Amino acid sequence: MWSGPCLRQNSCEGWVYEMTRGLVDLRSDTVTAPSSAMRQAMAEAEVGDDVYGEDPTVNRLEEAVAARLGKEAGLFVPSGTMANQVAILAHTDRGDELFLHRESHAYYYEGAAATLWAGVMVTLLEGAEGLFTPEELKSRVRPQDIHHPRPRLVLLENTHNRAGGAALSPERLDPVMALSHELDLKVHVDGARLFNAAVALGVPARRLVRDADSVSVCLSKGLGAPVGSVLVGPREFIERARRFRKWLGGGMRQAGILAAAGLVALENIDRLAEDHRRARDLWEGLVALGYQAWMPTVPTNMVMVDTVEPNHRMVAALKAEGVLVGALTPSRLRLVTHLDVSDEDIARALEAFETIRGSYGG
Ligand code: TLP
Repeated sequence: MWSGPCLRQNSCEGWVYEMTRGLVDLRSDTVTAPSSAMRQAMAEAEVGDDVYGEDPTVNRLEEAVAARLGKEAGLFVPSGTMANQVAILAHTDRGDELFLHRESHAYYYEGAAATLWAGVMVTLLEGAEGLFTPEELKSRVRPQDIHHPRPRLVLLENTHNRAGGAALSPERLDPVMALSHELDLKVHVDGARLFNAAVALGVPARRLVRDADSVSVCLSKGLGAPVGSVLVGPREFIERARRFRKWLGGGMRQAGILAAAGLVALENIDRLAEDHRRARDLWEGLVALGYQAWMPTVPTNMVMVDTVEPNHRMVAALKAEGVLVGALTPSRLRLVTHLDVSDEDIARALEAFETIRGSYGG
């Protein structure tokens, strides 16, 4: 139990609990607090029962995201994880084969969900920046035979989280998607941070997913909504996905309260460029201090710093200096910029890294 004021106002006029008061929170772009405008839109949202398809605000959000990504229909779900899992369920049958990168979120961070819910066999592929080449994919797809699982679905991730927020361009994506379709495989894009990729590459998001059969985007990462993702694709696919959302317990009732925040979050797409600029400032500052940045550039809103193993003491030392960071591996930190990180916060983070330099090996 805390004492004293339990809330603080953050840089985007939202409120967060005292727990992270005064700290620069670079653990993830999931930590943002909804702004006052967002909270007001939530309070005033027109609602209905979305399980009956009667929530006008949810319907508006689903249509807006589908239109923006050039797909027929959308489905609002509570999380990025559920969006991926519902997509996998709707594209596959038990015993089918799912191809994905070994560092992808759907493999690395979603438990064994695809195996558990959809009963698919997961085949892991390798490749630079979280993307395998068409050759690598082709070499792993076996001919139809009763000995083999039925090859069915390819899952791509853009931006790629564990690849340092890499933004994958159409030049790299198109050949993989084209080959997938040639091999009669469906393509799902985990676009939790698709808009970061679009802004960084200067390419419309709909172009990045032009050839994808389905796409999920998160509203609760860099866009600042408290909850929610939208899965988009052909209408028939979305209707199938709707059944699986219910199956997983994701059929929400007056969900317009949450969707209203999502609609406001869509207004934050262009400002993602600011997060990318701050991530570059942070990276340049760290390199100037002698830290080992893992990647030669910072493509979007993530900075990866290589450290001496194990780095948990470094994480604790930074926390003591008022800066929260994530450990991607025992020898790599992940720092993520977002709506609630200001230029002053970047300066403070760099001061903290300077203070602890030497003690924990940059
Ligand atoms: N990623 C989170 C953690 O789970 C690692 C983060 O802090 O980055 N796809 C991608 C590419 C993601 O990065 C995430 C969240 C998800 C899906 C899942 O989204 P949620 O957390 O809404 O289930």
